[in-house]
Amino acid sequence: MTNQKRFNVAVVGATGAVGEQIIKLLEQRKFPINQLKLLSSARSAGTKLSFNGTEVTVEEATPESFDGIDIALFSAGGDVSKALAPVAAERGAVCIDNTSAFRMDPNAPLVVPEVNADKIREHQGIIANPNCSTIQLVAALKPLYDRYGISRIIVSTYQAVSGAGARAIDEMLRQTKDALEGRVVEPDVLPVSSLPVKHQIAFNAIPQIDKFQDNGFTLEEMKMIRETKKIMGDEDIQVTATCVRIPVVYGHSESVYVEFKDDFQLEDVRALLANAPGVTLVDDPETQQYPLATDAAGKPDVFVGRLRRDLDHPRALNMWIVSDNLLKGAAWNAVQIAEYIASEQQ
Ligand code: L14
Repeated sequence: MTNQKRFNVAVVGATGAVGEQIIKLLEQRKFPINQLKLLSSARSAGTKLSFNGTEVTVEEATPESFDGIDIALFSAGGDVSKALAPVAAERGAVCIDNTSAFRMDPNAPLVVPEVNADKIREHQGIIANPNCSTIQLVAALKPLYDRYGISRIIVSTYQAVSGAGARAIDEMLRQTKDALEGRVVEPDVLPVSSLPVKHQIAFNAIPQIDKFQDNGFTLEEMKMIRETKKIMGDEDIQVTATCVRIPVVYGHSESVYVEFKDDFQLEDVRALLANAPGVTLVDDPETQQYPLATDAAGKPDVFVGRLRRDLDHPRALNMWIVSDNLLKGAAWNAVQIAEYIASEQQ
């Protein structure tokens, strides 16, 4: 591998929760890097981070930062992506964007490699990384879609606070401590929206992630609905979602009801999931084994269990899907896309 091509890589949002995981994965996966540029807002510029044992100083992201960059991974919020990803693409970088800025842009492929890696090469400079809750849903359903066809999905999520960033993790821990020690609990961060109304997350379940839309769904729910159809390449799949924040730090869980077009045997579904790339089947009621957020945290896979045939609908299945929202739900999916791009150019 001495002649392996090496890439100039930029991580935008290097000091954030997802950026940190991206840097770790590039290191662990021995991504073929020539130069690594760590970028952030002016506020975090100057921070020193370590990569492969060497210290790298975080620089403020500007248009010039992207000169000579081959691959840029963005996770610094939608506004930064909107401002800088087109500029970076213009300067020749392939951008892998972790925000919702370009996901529904018809010119941007929306990619989960296990589902639609073939779309990567259609990019025009920007490839969108889907929403965390969507990624784990479609990664688990793809092998079943291919075999049986899917007419309808009803999903309810139980989402970790880390999705809303470090401040939300801190808030959950602080509120828990305050409640246990008899102090007044003061909500400050969640739910994240433009309104000043905040709710307690400790010992609670908040049925709102992102802002409300005119149709009564939240934006997180609409992201799941729209992105699932786009990634599966099937606008006819009926999807409805309810997204709930719970006091878990890492790992989103999902209760999923799926109606197939064709009849299925539960043993076949089990075999398909057991052999699916990136999916781990954990399903043994006798020994009380099923996916748990605490087990999924820190792991790259999507975990699936609680498989059971619906009692009323003859072609429907109920299941439970869990994955680390910062890994497969964000950083790992993005690095997987980067690995595809790198391997195509070897
Ligand atoms: O669309 O607050 O990528 O948990 C992922 C994290 C939206 C918000 C996205 C959260 C974000 C979500």
